[in-house]
Amino acid sequence: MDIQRSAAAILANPSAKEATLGQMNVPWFMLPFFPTLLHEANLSPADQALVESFSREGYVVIDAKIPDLDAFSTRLIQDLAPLYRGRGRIQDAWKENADAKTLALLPEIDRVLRLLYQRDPIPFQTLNFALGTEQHTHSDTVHFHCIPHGFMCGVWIALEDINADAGPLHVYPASHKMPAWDFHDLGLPSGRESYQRYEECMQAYVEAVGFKKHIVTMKKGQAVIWAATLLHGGEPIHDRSKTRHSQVTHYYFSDCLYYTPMLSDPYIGRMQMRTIMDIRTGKVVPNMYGGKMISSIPSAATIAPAAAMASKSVLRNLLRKARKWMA
Ligand SMILES: O=C(O)CCC(=O)C(=O)O
Ligand SMILES: [Fe+2]
Repeated sequence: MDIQRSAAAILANPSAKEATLGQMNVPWFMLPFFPTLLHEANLSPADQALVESFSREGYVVIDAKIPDLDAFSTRLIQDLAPLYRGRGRIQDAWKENADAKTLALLPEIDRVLRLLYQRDPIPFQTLNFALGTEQHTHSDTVHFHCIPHGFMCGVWIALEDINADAGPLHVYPASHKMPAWDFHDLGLPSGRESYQRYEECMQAYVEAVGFKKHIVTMKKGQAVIWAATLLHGGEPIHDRSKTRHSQVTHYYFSDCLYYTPMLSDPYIGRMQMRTIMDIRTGKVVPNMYGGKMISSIPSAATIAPAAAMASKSVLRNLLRKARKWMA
């Protein structure tokens, strides 16, 4: 599985005759060479079907293999109840609740993410919900993205059976193959104030392309894994008496530069970099680019005053020379 001899692998290092999939700067399931790579990988029929389905649809539903599922989910739901304090979500419950952390570190999820991405998966944020979010269609790439692109995914675990009237998740299968729209592509200024307009644009976009929405009803203990660029959201809640207990863990992968596209303007050098914490270790993950650690990126905002200062001193020198010449 390690060594790939196809043309795709050689792209990872032009002088090499062979390379590992982990060296590629594009997730293998997004490459046009994917069928060859998959053939060479010699996976079990079940794993092969899983990666193929993820490549085709941009999401998969799997059994998260939670030990002692019924007792586990009942306890987690009960223990989190006082932490909502009237809010719709709890961010990073894993810091106070060992079961939320267990869900972020599930061995089966880790195994499947390694298979899908061929890199070390880094759980870096958890969100717990007691009710449906009714969140508009979006891709997580406006919130979390990275360079190289695409090494991010969401894993959404059902803590109870979730049917159509509880505001389940929806996805647009195959939408992950389309561009990762950032605010600049849509003509929107970066910043949170553009987010509502972004959502309207995504709605218009799915309608224009004709993507078919799939509503993901789930059984307790199942997980849906979605690719960074997959469009998804929360359905309307038709029955307000229904809960929709779930936990999402967002994952990045190793050796990337992590940033927040919504607050960035990369084309003019403004990158809102993220300092992410690996839930497994509690340690900050270094931002990496081309194998080197990057602590900050000079932003246009910091370059501009330096340039202005330079031009002021040039001007001062010119004035001094002019005065001398006139004297
Ligand atoms: O739970 C939902 O309805 C949506 C959650 C979501 O989009 C996310 O966590 O990225
Ligand atoms: Fe999302």
